[in-house]
Formats: sequence, structure tokens, C-alpha cells
Amino acid sequence: MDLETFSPGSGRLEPRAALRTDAPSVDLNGTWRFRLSPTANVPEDFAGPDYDDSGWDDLPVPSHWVLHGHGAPAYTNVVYPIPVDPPRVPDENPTGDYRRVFDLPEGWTGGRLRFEGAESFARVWLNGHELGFSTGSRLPVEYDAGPYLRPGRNVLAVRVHQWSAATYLEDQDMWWLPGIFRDVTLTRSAADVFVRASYAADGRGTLSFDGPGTLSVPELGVENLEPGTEITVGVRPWTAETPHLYDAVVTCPGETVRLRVGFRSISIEDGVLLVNGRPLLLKGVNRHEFHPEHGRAVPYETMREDVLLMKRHNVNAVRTSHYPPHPDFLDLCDELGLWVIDECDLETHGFGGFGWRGNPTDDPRYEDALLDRMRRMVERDKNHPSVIMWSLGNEAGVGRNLAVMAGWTRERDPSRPLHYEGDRSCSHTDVYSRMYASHAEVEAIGRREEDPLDDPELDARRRQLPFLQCEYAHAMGNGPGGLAEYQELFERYPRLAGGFIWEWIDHGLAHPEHGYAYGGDYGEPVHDGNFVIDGLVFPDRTPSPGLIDLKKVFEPVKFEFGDGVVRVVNGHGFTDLSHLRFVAVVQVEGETVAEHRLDVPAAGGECKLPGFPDRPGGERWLTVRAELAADEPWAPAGHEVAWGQALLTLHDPAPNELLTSFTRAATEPADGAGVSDGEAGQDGGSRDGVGLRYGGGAGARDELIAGDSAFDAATGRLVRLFGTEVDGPRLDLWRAPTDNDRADGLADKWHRLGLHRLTHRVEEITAGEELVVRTRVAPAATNLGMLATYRWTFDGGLRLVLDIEPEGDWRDPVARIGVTMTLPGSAVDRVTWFGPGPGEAYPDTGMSARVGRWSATLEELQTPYVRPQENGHRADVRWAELGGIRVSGEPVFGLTARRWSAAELAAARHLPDLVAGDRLHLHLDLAHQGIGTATCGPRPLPAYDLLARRTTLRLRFDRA
Ligand code: IPT
Repeated sequence: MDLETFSPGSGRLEPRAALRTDAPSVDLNGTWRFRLSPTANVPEDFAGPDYDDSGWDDLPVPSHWVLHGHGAPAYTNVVYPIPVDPPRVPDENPTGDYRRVFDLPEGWTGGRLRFEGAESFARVWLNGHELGFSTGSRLPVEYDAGPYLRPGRNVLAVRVHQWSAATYLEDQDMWWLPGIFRDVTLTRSAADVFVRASYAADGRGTLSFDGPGTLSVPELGVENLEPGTEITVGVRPWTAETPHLYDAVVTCPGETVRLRVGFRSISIEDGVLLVNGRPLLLKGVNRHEFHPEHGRAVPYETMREDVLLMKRHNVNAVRTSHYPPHPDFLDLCDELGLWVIDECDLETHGFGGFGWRGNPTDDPRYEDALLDRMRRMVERDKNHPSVIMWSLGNEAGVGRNLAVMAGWTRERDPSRPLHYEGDRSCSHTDVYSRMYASHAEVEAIGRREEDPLDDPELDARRRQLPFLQCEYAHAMGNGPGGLAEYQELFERYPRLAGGFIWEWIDHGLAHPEHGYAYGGDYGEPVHDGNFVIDGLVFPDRTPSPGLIDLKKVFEPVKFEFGDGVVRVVNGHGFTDLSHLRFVAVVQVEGETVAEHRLDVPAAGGECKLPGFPDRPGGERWLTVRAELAADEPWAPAGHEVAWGQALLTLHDPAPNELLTSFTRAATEPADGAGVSDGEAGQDGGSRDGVGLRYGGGAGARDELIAGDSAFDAATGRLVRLFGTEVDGPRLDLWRAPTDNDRADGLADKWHRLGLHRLTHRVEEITAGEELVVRTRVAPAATNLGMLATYRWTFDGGLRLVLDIEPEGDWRDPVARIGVTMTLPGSAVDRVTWFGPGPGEAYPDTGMSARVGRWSATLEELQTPYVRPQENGHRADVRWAELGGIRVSGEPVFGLTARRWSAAELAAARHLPDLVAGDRLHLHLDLAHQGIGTATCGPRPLPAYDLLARRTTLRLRFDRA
């Protein structure tokens, strides 16, 4: 067989719509017989009906064979895993032979064999007759089975080759996962229907259709509409916010087809993207099909979970990166309401490395294949109201074949704009699309002040197009940072139609040893590591902090607080606020003291707040929440859609008690034989040095004691805090680099400078009413340093004022400025704090954190990024209690608590590498470096760079 043919297939029937029909069908999913061969050169005798496959294995269909013990998955982003030599492919070409025996129902005649997706080159035989072959892995294909079906027993045989000429068209950034991974059916359905339903802003819809038979929509009183006739009816429009669908029936010869029709119109006016005449703001995500056990063979319930999760996090749009999804996914988008950019199964990114020489996109020999892919997508998905744009593909360079794809599509379906990002000239598209453009560039485009194209005509045309970011805010590891600033721009400039976060899910494959595997974990010779772990949800679909933040940033309701009033702003595009109820909650130090319903007008507007009770002590906060008033198909009543917070009153803390002086004592080393807290408390309690006590004996240590806390007299480090043995807070400037820190080049700079191996030198210790420990903190081999002066006082609690002063020419941002101390691991298992929570927050993330009283176990404080890295920092903490100690900020501090050190965190490659030690590592920070999204896109905005500067950290330690 010629795997190196440019032809997209043979023996196939014309592509048609995915339809629900009452035509009989036989579900051919299930257990098939399977054999894997290392090359394509295997006898074809297996296709015969009487072939003995008893020596083969069982394999489920749909599935990928590499996830069932045959061969292994491989991950590459841009580069091809085979030599770039189109259309040729290596002799080593994993080839899966499949056999399935089925019984034909009695009286059955005719029919089509339909494959929804096979990766990548599939030949099909029925009862020994070859029906044809097809490529285009994520697109359906049908063969006429009629002539070869037999009454009773039938044998279907399929041979799937991993590599073919078509491989060059499928270079998407994802795992290479061969196999029949979507459904297989034998169907007697043959109908193709194209319903066109548009909406005019005045409540009128127009309806027509192409296809056999007649169309009825009982709810609209439409009966037996003939093909090609257009009628106007009064309808409720379809939008992602109001996904009204009308059941339609097309009575065709031999079958009755059911469709759900949604009326909506997409247009572009003066560079603004409109739906039903109103501006559309896409709050989108890029969705790959992925399941940690099943790869791209995603179970229906999982697809549904994706849509529900998106809706519940205020996501309103999906780009089906970078291929058409399983058809059921689009049904769910119609039903539950998501705007969709449906993207063709095309990417040739690996040619970019050679200046795009030889790119199939510009190779006439590949024209048929590219057009074939576009046709099969458009024909399959043309009836979905959720699909509002067709995308020609992703990262496929530029070339003549794009014009062919676009030309055909415009003719076939003029109702939807075309999208393609890879051609900056926008020659074939109706929208200007970019990926990972910086905030500044997005703003320039919003103002229509972008840099011009060389060709003035094309430039003038592009300047009239709406703009969207088909990918932005790369959600790899900790992050993305900068979401709020992008959203602010999208909402400010009408030309900006929003965008799609990269990407929905971490593609971590379940792995017995690593937990979740990424590139390289299967021994791939060429791979791109954890670049495939860049999602808003973890592989098991637990929302990551990035998604929780995104929910806040995408909120369709905003609150503006004034004196005794709150202004509620409706940010929906197509609905008012009548589906929401509003609750106001007042909390003092995180304890609820009042709760009220607010009467908010359906259109939004100003709303008077009732008087709220107060009580002394701490902070009094008002939180207003918008929740669903009734169950929606995507979330139950009470689901929170948006919230806002305002500080009502701030009570000054009680003044300090009288100070206790520090006194010198000698004690045994800290192995439990030292001073007990009772003794230390008594001894240290005097102001005149009476308690000075030298324990003597070998290994005794001089201590400076105040109350029940003690410092090592030689190092000035805190060794005992209210009886708990600790290893004192010391200046720390480093964190386990995030993926974004690495991509930004900062992680390397920190490493070269030695921020992870600071040395501490005590210059002077003076003790009296105040214990002052002057130190110089610096890494080896540099003349840079930090003068760190710890000033301790004791007034029943221990107060630290840490002055930090950089010495030398510090140029690059540091990772953090704060202190790190350790406690016995057994002392702590839960942390309670007052401040923003419950999730992690860094300078340019954590928009979802709200002020309150929170409590979490140490385990819950860790964010399980698949590739371990800095995580779990709680920002602006007022106070935290752990292990009998209360730490307070003056006014706030950043809190991170772990059972491993930053060095151990940095060394881990997978989550199981992190093993709890016997110490608790407590980081109390003044500031952190921003996160940004440098793994793909801009580094942190300048405001979020943490430059070394003279600064002061103030903390208190009390008994909890
Ligand atoms: C962009 C790709 O379109 C996407 O598939 C993914 O690889 C993403 O990058 C990074 O995760 S292309 C990039 C060169 C901007």
C-alpha cells in the first residue's frame, strides 16, 4: 500500500452532516481483536473472514493502542517525531491490525460503515473486500458497505498505520496516539441536511434547509417546509448565554432525522464582531481532547464534565484546538451554551524550523488533502448553532492551499467568518487573530494603531477586522499571570473580541511510577518535556488556581462600592440579571455578623446597602455575591457567578504590652534536653538579668532568652519559640523556579548568582530590651549582598522587625524577599489564617482570593502542579495559626508551609518525588516575584518584578 500517497483517501462516500436519525445502526464499538507490528510491511491475509486471530490480543475500540500496552506514547510540540522528508515515512511504522466479527440483524440491507476517527492512515476491509482507505485522523469517513454485507456473520478488518504522508499535516502539540479512537458504526442513514437558521434583532428568525424530504419545527408551527424555501418566524435567539434550541424533524426517504435548531447571526461591522447585532466578547479556552487514561478517546461523561466546568467558571467559548472534536462535544456546546471556533485538523508546525521550506500548506500536491479536511469538518458540523467560526487550522504557515480551503468554505457556508492565525496578512480570514501578543500590542490593536503590513491594501483591510487572541495566557505550571490586565483591555476596546486561554487541560498521562507522565517519561528520543502540561485543569480535571482566577476575571457581573451603596454592572452580552440573586455578607475578622438579600434591578444599577452591625477588633468586610436564583442546566441554584468585596472598617490593633529584656543563658543542645519552656519563661521573665543561667556541660549552647523564647547567642537565630524547637527565621531570596521563571531566564540567573545557596554571616549581636542581630547575607563568588538586621522584642509575644538593605549592583529581580524557618513536622497539620484565600496568590495571580478566615491541612496548602515548582503561597495574610503559634503581619505577610524545602521542591520532577520530611518549612514573605506567562508569551509586567531594594518586614509571633 502506498502510504506516501498525497491522496487523502479512496473508496469514501461524500462527507455529510453528523445527524441523529432513526435509521437502524449497529454499534461496532467494543472489544476487537488486535495485533501490533513494527513495520507496515505485514501480509494482508488477516483481512480475510476466516483468518485465525486466536493468537492476537483484545483491544477496546475506541482507544489508542499505545495506552493498552502496545508500544508507547510520545510527545513532541513543534518538531516531527519522524525525519522531515515529505511524503516519505520511516520503515519503522507501527501498524495495528484490527478485526471485529459482528452479526447483521435479520432483514438488514445496505448501509454505510462510519469511522468517526482513526489515527492516522486506516485501510478497511469488509468480509475480505477492501473498501478503501482514509487519512485525516480526527474527521469522519464513510464507506458503502452494502455490496459486501452478508446475512449473519460479518468480519470487519482495519489496518492502521501510524505514519503516512498525512502525518505531515498532523503536527499538533500533543501526544502521538495512534489507533481507532472514535466510534465505529454500521448505519443505514444516508441523509445529509444543512439547516440555515438566522436571527434578526427584532425577534424574527429566518429558516431554510437543504436536503432530502421536508422539515418541521412543531414548536414554531413550521410544517413540511420544502428544501430551498426560506420562511420567517418569531423565535427566541440562540446565544451561549441563552441556548434556546428548537426540535426539528426532517422526514427523508428511509429515515427521519432530528436536529436541534438555534437561531443566531454572526456579522462584522466596523471591525466589531457581532452576534445577533450585539458585540461578542469571547471568554474562551483552547480545548484539546484529553483524558489521563484514554488519551483522545474521551468518554461522553468527560466531555460533558468539560462543558459544565467551563460554564461554571464563566468560560463562554471554546476553540477546538487543533482539530474538530468528537461530534458529541458540539451537541453539548449547543445545548449548554458555548461559542465555538471549530478548527480543521491541520498543523505543519515542524516546517517552521526550516523557514517553512517544503510546507504542505503551499504544496499543490497536498491541495486535495487540505481541502478534503476542510470539507469533512464543515459538512460534519454545519448544523451547530454553537459553531460561529471555521478555523483553517493551526500553525500551518502560509500558502496556496489555504486559499483553496477558504474559497470553498466561503461558498459552502457564507454564514460563518473564517479564522486562521498563521497568516498575519489575514488574506483568507475575516478576523485578525494572534497568539501570545503582549498587553501593549493588544492595546495598540485595540486602538487600531498596530504596526502596518507592507502591503497597504492588505493593511487597510486588516485594520477593519475584529481582533481576537486565539491563544494567550499560557497556563503552564504556576500561572498564568497577567489575566486581569488582558481582560481589562478586551473590555475597553470594541475591536477586541476577547480570546482563548492556552489551554484547557494538562495532558498528563496516568503513570504507575510518576503519577502523571509528560514528554520523555516513555523514553522518547525526541520530546518536549512538560510543555504538554499547560492546562487550567489538572489531568484529573481538578481546577488549578489558574482556572479559579479565570472565573473571577471572566465574571459577567461587576460590583463597584460607594458610600452606603453598591453599583451592580451587568457584563452579560445577551441577558439581564434576572436569573441571579444577590447576597450581602458582613464579616468581622472572618466571622459572619450579618447576611442580607439585596434587591438589584434586572438591568443592574445602584443599590442601597442596609446598615450593618460592627464590633470591635480587626477588619470588617462586606462581600456581595451573585448566585444563580434557580437551577440551570449547567449548575444548581446557589452557584456563585460573581462576587465583590469592600473593607468597611479597620480597627487598630491593641497596643503592645511592656517589653521584656533578653538575657543570656547556657543550655543543652536542642534534643529535648534543653530548657523547658516553663523554666525559660521564669528565667527570662525578669528585666534585670536575674534569670541569667548557665547550664554548663559539654555541648552546652549559649542562649539569649526572653520569656519562653530563646535565640542561639552565637548565630542570633531563634531556636525555641514558646517551647517549640525551631530553626529561626533567616532571610530567603529564592523559590523553586516555576516553569515561567525558567522560560523567562530568571531561574538561570538566580542559579548563577546563587540565590539558592545564600551564606549568612553575623556581624553583631546586641541584647538588652531589644535583641539586634546584624547579618550580611550573600552567595559565594559574588560581591552582592544583603544587610539583614533582625530586631527582636518580647512583650509576651515576639516581635521581629527585619531591615533589609541591598549592597552592590543587584540588577535582576529576585524570587522572593522574606524569611524561612523550620519547625518540627509533627507540630503542625493544619493552618488557619485570616486574609485572602482560600487559594494561592502571587503578585499577578490570585484574583480569586477573597479576604476571610480560612483553614487548610498542610496537604491542602500544596498545589499539585504535575511538574513540581513554587506553589501554595497565600498572600497578604493578616495572621495565621499553626502548631500552637500565631504569626501576624504588621500589617501583612505571605505564607507558605510545606513538608519539604524549596531545594527539594526544585529538585522534584514528578509529584511522587516529593516526600514529607520531619521538618515543617515555613516561609514568611514580604514579597514575591510575579508569575507572568513567559513559557509562551510575555514575562511579568514591569510592576510585578521584585527588584532588590531597601525594605522592612514586620512580624509578630504569639501563642495561638
Ligand atoms: C502555540 C501552538 O499553537 C499550541 O498548539 C501550543 O503549542 C502553544 O503554542 C504552546 O503550548 S504555537 C507557539 C509557537 C506560539
